Amino acid sequence: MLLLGLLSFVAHFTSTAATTSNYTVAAGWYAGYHEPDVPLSSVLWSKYTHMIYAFATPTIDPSAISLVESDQELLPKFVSAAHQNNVKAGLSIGGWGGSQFYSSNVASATNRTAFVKSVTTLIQKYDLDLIDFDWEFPGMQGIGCNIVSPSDTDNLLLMLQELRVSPIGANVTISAAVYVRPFPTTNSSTIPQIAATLDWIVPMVYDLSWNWTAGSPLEQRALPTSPLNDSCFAATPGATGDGLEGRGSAVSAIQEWTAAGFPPSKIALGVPAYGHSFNVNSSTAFLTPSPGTTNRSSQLAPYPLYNTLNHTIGDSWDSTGGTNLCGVNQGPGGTWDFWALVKAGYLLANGTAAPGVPFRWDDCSSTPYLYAANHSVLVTYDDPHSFAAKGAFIRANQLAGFSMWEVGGDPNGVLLDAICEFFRCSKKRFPC
Ligand SMILES: *[C@@H]1O[C@H](CO)[C@@H](O)[C@H](O)[C@H]1NC(C)=O
Ligand SMILES: *[C@@H]1O[C@H](CO)[C@@H](O)[C@H](O)[C@H]1NC(C)=O
Ligand SMILES: *[C@@H]1O[C@H](CO)[C@@H](O)[C@H](O)[C@H]1NC(C)=O
Ligand SMILES: *[C@@H]1O[C@H](CO)[C@@H](O)[C@H](O)[C@H]1NC(C)=O
Ligand SMILES: *[C@@H]1O[C@H](CO)[C@@H](O)[C@H](O)[C@H]1NC(C)=O
Ligand SMILES: *[C@@H]1O[C@H](CO)[C@@H](O)[C@H](O)[C@H]1NC(C)=O
Ligand SMILES: *[C@@H]1O[C@H](CO)[C@@H](O)[C@H](O)[C@H]1NC(C)=O
Ligand SMILES: *[C@@H]1O[C@H](CO)[C@@H](O)[C@H](O)[C@H]1NC(C)=O
Ligand SMILES: *[C@@H]1O[C@H](CO)[C@@H](O)[C@H](O)[C@H]1NC(C)=O
Ligand SMILES: *[C@@H]1O[C@H](CO)[C@@H](O)[C@H](O)[C@H]1NC(C)=O
Ligand SMILES: CC(=O)N[C@H]1CO[C@H](CO)[C@@H](O)[C@@H]1O
Repeated sequence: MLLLGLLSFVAHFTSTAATTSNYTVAAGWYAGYHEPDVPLSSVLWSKYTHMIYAFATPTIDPSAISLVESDQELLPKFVSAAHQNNVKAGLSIGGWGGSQFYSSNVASATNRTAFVKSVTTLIQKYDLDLIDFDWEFPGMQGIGCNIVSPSDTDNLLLMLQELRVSPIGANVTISAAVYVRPFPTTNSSTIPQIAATLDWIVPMVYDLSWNWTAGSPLEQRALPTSPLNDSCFAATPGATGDGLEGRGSAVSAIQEWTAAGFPPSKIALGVPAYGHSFNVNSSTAFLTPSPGTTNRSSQLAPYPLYNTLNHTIGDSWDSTGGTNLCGVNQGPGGTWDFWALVKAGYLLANGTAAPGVPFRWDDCSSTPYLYAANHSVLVTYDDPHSFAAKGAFIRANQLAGFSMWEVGGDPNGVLLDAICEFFRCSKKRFPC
């Protein structure tokens, strides 16, 4: 059903744009705050079409988008490094911790005009080719203390339209990082109109293992961070009734966003160079009580239970917890970047599980799990196989391409090469 629907959609588009069958977007977000570990000189520029600097932050004042928490010195260097490498340079505005004031910044005509002016000033000042709106989320709470209004989606449209009619806004690429579900709206014409203003959206198909009702119930299932598909969770033995269905996946995101009015050619898949970890004891982690057989693919249980209040500590880039910007005390994130899984010895450099590390490939989500037995931690992550599966999916559905969070997570391009495998033919359009 889904595939047929998408194919007919695609047929419609390819008839008007017969040559756009390869990636046009091989993008990544460069987290400015990781520059000490990821110097600009280490970035694999040639594998990208667009590189997006994260983050600039809307403040309470719509005329003052801030770069204070990012590195104002680094951004110009980032832009010139991108341009020297023939890569389009972008700036992302917002993010998980930077979406507090988006709503009020676009809530009135006066504020929208001030906000648009602030955006165009950044474009000119830093010679940007792309602006990425990463509002998490319009019409829906994110971190917990964002201003949220039922008019957010409508106001976002008005802001984008105003930006597009300005000579500067008309001249740049405009993208938006979005949730796996379409923007909430009661007017079915709003999202198609937003699509007309944007070059593409990036559904962030990651962090989907988080259950925001942590602690209630205490034990929940460890889920894939970035499932390609989730409609098969329902058929997982023992998982029925655990709320596994409907979390979201690449399949559901593309289905829902295209149904809402975004053509596949304006969707780039958001892919993670990291995974999430869960505290899972060994009696729960394994299907059989005695691990250590050679049948490694069958050792680990699917979606084992974990204690949602016992947070795991992630890698050295993970937040160690503390009081967040909403004043709420929270534990560590439990995030493991791809490089860190290699460094800790759980994965080999090519992304294969290290000898002796229990590993499971989950057919439903097309992603792997591994078990760090020495820490009683299960990690759901992405590897070259899951990236290749995502690349095949992007191609089959004729999406625009992908955008990876974050560039520094995959310093040697192991994941990138896997997702690019499917798009090698057109060097000009797609440089991987
Ligand atoms: C517009 O921005 C100002 C801050 O400059 C803010 O006080 C006001 O609430 C905003 N307007 C709306 C409708 O949110
Ligand atoms: C549009 O972009 C091009 C290339 O980045 C630049 O040369 C030109 O000055 C821009 N035009 C305006 C009106 O900003
Ligand atoms: C939906 O949006 C369109 C275009 O902005 C507008 O003309 C129409 O009146 C809206 N419909 C409703 C029910 O608000
Ligand atoms: C997703 O899972 C459903 C149910 O198992 C299946 O019918 C569908 O073909 C899958 N889609 C992809 C792209 O794997
Ligand atoms: C969180 O887990 C509970 C119980 O497993 C489930 O009922 C609920 O739907 C989950 N919430 C989300 C957002 O997945
Ligand atoms: C919490 O998880 C750690 C592993 O991450 C484990 O060693 C510890 O026993 C767990 N504590 C409780 C109370 O479950
Ligand atoms: C591994 O175990 C699974 C489940 O017990 C079984 O279906 C599969 O055939 C086994 N594979 C091998 C190579 O023994
Ligand atoms: C292992 O974890 C499961 C699920 O959280 C829990 O029910 C069980 O009591 C734990 N067993 C031990 C020995 O800690
Ligand atoms: C944990 O296990 C991994 C994989 O076997 C190993 O490479 C690593 O050295 C171990 N770490 C510690 C702290 O024991
Ligand atoms: C990954 O590297 C290991 C060790 O060099 C090698 O044995 C294995 O075949 C490689 N796997 C893949 C898929 O290339
Ligand atoms: C890998 C891939 O999809 N390559 C395609 C790129 O576009 C050309 C021209 O449309 C196709 O012939 C290739 O198959």
